[in-house]
Amino acid sequence: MVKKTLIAATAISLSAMALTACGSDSDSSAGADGDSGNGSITMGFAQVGAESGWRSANTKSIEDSAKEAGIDLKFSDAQQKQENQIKAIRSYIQQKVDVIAFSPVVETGWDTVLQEAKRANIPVILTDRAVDSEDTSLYKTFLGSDFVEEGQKAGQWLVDNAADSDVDGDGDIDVVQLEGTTGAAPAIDRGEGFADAISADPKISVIASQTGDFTRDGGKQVMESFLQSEKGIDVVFAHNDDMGLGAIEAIKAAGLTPGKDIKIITVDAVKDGMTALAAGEINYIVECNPLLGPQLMDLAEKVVAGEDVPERVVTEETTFDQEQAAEALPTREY
Ligand code: GZL
Ligand code: ZN
Repeated sequence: MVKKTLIAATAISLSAMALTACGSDSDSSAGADGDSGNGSITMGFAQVGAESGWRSANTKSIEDSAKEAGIDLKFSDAQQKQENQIKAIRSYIQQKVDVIAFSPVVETGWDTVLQEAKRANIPVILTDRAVDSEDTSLYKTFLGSDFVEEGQKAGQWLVDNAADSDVDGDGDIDVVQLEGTTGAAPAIDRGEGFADAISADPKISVIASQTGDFTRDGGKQVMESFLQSEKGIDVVFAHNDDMGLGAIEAIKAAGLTPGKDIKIITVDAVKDGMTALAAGEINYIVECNPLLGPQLMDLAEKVVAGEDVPERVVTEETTFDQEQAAEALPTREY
């Protein structure tokens, strides 16, 4: 008997260690079995990681809103690895949480674990990024931005400002693109929307495109290689501010002036990006609102109560040029 108990105890502690080893997770609720004990809702949230300023603002919004709503939050950071997110979702299923929410790091590979959640009768809410599952019964709703529209807004600005964007005066507007994480919905869709918008002007073309994985360092390294390999770069389109800020470092290191010698367009509008925009180092930013927490908690309460929720909730967001950034910065929440 003793031997069996010992083995069982070891197995439990090993699986617990495995969970924490695969990503970092925090647990603000009391009950081990997913029940907070005080009748409030327990939510398991599997976050992508902490790769960018946007992600940090998104995490803060989720944590603050859970507290505000009295929802017990179990939170995990997958360090941008899909297998860690899947492990976290499985652990939330085992803990019998009331609702699972997550931002899928990439679009594919979720059907199996979402079917496990469905079999366990735990509703799932997608936030920020989408999945490519055909079976939309696997999640209750998707709360997040329209990334194709964000790419189109970025491309439209370039079409509207083409005359001032042919910096080297060769008659063409040559763009290098810093893509987000390969396979991620915002990377796929922003690229699509941008290509669609710039197709209106044959003088504009993307001469090189590579992923910088949504990180500052990734953007810097890819921009350094573009500055070596490409001649006559007029514009950088970065799928997020952090990669754009990395590109600024590379452009400066090459003795060029960002925002002037090379125009820069980014997406997110987080504080560091808006500061660079107001300083003239970035030319245009399309906002992607990370403050999804309040809407997520509201949707979670409705879903747990069995109420109907819209299949898709699109977040409100705008765009900023250099003057608008200078005006908005003092009161910007993120
Ligand atoms: C977009 C979000 C993206 C941000 C990046 O909703 O998924 O991931 O644009 C972040 O900054 O890394
Ligand atoms: Zn040119």
